[in-house]
Amino acid sequence: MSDTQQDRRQEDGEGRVEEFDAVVVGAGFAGLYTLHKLRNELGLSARVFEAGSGIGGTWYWNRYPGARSDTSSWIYCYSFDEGLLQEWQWSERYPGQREVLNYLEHVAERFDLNRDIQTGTRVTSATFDETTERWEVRTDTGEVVSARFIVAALGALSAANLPDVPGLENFTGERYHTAEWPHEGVDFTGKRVGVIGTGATGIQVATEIAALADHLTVFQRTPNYAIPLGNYQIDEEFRRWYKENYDEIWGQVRHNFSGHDYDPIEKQLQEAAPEERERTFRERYERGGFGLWLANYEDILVDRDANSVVSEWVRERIAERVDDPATAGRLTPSDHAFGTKRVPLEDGYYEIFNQDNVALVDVKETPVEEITPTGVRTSAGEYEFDALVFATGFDAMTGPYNKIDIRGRGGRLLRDKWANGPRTYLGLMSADYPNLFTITGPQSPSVLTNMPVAIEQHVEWISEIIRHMRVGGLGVVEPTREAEDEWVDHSQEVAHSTLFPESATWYMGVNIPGKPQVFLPYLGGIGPYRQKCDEVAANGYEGFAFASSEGANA
Ligand code: N01
Repeated sequence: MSDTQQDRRQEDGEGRVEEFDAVVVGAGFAGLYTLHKLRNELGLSARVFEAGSGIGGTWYWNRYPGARSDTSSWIYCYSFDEGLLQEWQWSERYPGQREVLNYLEHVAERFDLNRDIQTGTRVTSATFDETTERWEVRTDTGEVVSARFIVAALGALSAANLPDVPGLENFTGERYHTAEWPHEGVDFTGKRVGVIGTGATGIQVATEIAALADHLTVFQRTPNYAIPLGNYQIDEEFRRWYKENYDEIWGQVRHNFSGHDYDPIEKQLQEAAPEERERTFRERYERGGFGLWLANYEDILVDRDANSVVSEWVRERIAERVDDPATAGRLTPSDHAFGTKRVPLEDGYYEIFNQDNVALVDVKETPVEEITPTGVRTSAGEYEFDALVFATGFDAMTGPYNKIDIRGRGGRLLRDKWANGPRTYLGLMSADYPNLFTITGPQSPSVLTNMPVAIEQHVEWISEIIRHMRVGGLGVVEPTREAEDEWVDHSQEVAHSTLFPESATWYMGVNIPGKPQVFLPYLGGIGPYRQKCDEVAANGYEGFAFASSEGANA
């Protein structure tokens, strides 16, 4: 233990550091379920630290107008409790931010979770003490606690990315990042607004603001292949249907590739006649959702020729929906293959560019030079705004880990170990960071799946290994270096057998200057990945090394 740590404790006047079996970092979907499993089922003492002033994670922070899940509500939820599944009533196919947050607040109350969640507290460091084999966790509120296990439930998309544009601090109007949205909301009525970024978030927020603002300018760096959302209200009959069929529904999404209620067509695109392809694409496009992406011909994400057919088909739809051909051209992607960048779902996005009060600026054509006190200056001139909205995304997957000083064996920082890209075994643990679990961490299916499905799989696997350790009197677990190296290589091999790594995306870390460009999530599919994790456990947790410890049950 370092002198500074000793000093801090004395300053706190605690005399003794509070001890927990587990500290959970984050109170979103992952942290809430972890607390339930570890405390309510395994009987561990646990403390959850949450930076927000309330629970909900993604759904606490992302309150921007138009924020909505793009996964069907009846599977964008937990499946572990039949009573919860049956009692909760979703109102729409795609639930809005408030509805998802209401759901998570309901879960927290139902399972009596709030009493062990400390909100308004950001974990700043976690240090593994090799003598006590415990983690010392520190927070921005000055707390120091000790835990045998740490579960990082940080969220894959929780470190907001605000680009370093010259003059950013000089802007005198209102400035927002979509992932740090004011709780009281923002009224854009009659204002001149600039939205920077056209990913899934930018597309949602621009569509809403276009209806209110006096004028909206959308700054686009890369056009996307956005496809219709197809939202609708859920009626009683449909609600009854999914509640009666939950066994089958969860059976599908837990074991298929994507964790969504879509499966690819077991056919290569070239095997289908042009009329059949047209029917397939059109039907999925009109129904809305991810069907065109995840329930399409099985080779569209691995075969360039197959992909070019569907990419071109989506480009034609954009051209049909935007009146001005020059604007349509700017909105049409040509630099990447459909589906290799996260496909945004939209509800009238392309049509906003047919309104007189909306303009599109392509910042590759006319780069942003600086933010001025009154607006944005590009190489083509200055645009004046009352409000600027940054929908510029996240330092995905590794960013949330890099924000915490995580020191494992030998005092080595995790961010240093991961300097050339994350190194994990199964995306669950990293060698030399014993008893630290990373829920939906890098090199796990995570963001390439339906998140609640991936989260439940991880939380359940983690609680089983902890149960195994307690039964066996084992205090410490970590992956072997060999298992980790193999997984890192395997994860990259799988990604590089597809078209995904060829596109400049946040999956590859390209959006953050200086970030190593390696494919971050695991592309093997949630079903096969689940099977692999289960086999590892059944084979005595192969690839993991355990050590007994005197304090194993502490
Ligand atoms: O972030 P993004 P997001 N100058 O990184 C642009 C999930 N999600 O918040 O593409 C100008 O996708 C950047 O340009 P480029 C979903 O998984 C889910 O939209 O890098 N522009 C891009 O257009 C999603 O994928 C839902 O060239 C700059 C945009 O900002 C993930 O979150 C809803 C720039 C950022 O897009 C992230 O989506 C919303 C700069 N300096 C999001 N820097 C659901 O519905 C960045 N950009 C559940």
